[in-house]
Amino acid sequence: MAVINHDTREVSFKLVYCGTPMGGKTTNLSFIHSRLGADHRGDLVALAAANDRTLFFDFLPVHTMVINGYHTKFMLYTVPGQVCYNATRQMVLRGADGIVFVADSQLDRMEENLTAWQGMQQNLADNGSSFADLPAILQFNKRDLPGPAPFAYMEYLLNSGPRRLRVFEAAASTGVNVFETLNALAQEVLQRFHQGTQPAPATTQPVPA
Ligand SMILES: Nc1nc2c(ncn2[C@@H]2O[C@H](COP(=O)(O)OP(=O)(O)OP(=O)(O)O)[C@@H](O)[C@H]2O)c(=O)[nH]1
Ligand SMILES: [Mg+2]
Repeated sequence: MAVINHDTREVSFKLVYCGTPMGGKTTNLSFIHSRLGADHRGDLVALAAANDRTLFFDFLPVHTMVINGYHTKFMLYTVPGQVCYNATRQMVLRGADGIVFVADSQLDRMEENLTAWQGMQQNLADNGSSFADLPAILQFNKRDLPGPAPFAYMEYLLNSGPRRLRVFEAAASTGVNVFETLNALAQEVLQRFHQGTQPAPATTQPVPA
């Protein structure tokens, strides 16, 4: 849920990267962190085990321009992908304003993609929120690896319901479509916010053009 501070003239939004275990959620945040100047972001907090698996969550605050006198901040989180951390995922998802679902394009990861996709929707439902109502973007990641699953097949698995999401084919480890994914979600979130009644900054993007 957007947090508005009229005293400091600041609006902040929570964006959560969910998805398949080892699909590249943390890699998205690391790339964003590496490419934004320190004046546009805070520190990346990555709570990981020695093997780099996310234990609790990653967190990266991204600041955008001041428009209409309001600072806009996007608080980026990742959930841990490992199946055993379901309760943590549900907690991190609480209050999300938007979601990126990072799917793994390797053919042998389709079952994990589907399990994570259904798990995310269940987590949201258990939080009393609904996926259908949340701005969301699909990212088919690891397209750089040989023999990725056909785009149409992944669409059939993950994006053939009544709600068709925008999809980006990405290679997060080299940054392909990482900012495009983030900007698309930020735009959806801001549009949704504008439809509400609260005063808001005009549409902006995390990456200054
Ligand atoms: N080739 C390739 N490797 C990637 C890509 N994105 C991530 N990886 C690699 O995949 C592995 C897992 O990436 P992470 O970003 O840690 O995945 P995660 O989704 O955060 O994993 P969990 O938090 O454990 O669920 C790492 O070795 C990354 O370097 C990609 O686009 N292409
Ligand atoms: Mg991670």
